Amino acid sequence: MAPTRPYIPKDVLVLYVPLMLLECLGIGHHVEVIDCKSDTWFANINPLRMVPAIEDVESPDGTRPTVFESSACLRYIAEKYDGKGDYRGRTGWERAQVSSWLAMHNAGLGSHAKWWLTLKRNEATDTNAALDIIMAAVKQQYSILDARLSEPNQKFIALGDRPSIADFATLAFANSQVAAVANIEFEQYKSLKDWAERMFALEGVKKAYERVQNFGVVDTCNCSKS
Ligand SMILES: N[C@@H](CCC(=O)N[C@@H](CS)C(=O)NCC(=O)O)C(=O)O
Repeated sequence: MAPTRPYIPKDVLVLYVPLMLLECLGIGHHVEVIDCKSDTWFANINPLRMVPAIEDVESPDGTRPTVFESSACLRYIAEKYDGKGDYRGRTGWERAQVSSWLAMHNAGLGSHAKWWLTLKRNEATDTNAALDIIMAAVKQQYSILDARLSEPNQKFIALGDRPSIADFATLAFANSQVAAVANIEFEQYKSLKDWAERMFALEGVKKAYERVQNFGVVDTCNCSKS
């Protein structure tokens, strides 16, 4: 049982797993084995307390990058340590291929296989039992996002002071309309709700949502017609 963080060396890349890429690149690292249930301190590295995650060496400014989710770990290691682009793509075309297939893994096999295992492990033998388990996971995600957005100076999800592509991706499934369809009271996630309102108030987001209403009818944007 380790509710507090054990000693972990500061001068070496700490790994809470993507070994294959590190081995292929020959990058020195330290492996820390995590007990996802009892190592509560690990929530500071990955709010879902799952492996893999990595912690890089301290930067000269004193910050220590942490990364969670396997694809984010792979991308981080590749961007920092694969200078020639052998594994992340050497050209724009190659990087687009790698990015697309990695995203497809996240949204597809990585997610579907994980859900199949979760439902099987929890013996969800009918649709309602399965829906309840998935609903609990959506609520857990909303809670994690809400806690993140309740931190001081954290107005947006990934970067504190401005929206990033992580915010654009998340907004599609974290807003009051989607929550209402799932019968989730979005109001109980106050910081998340405030964030969604901040996002919808952005000019670019407003324009995009307006345009989407007209897709298939008439595209009212003339920005590409100059
Ligand atoms: N989407 C995550 C999935 C990670 C995942 O499922 N990790 C498993 C081990 S392979 C885990 O930490 N399970 C512990 C738990 O569910 O408590 C990723 O790609 O990193």
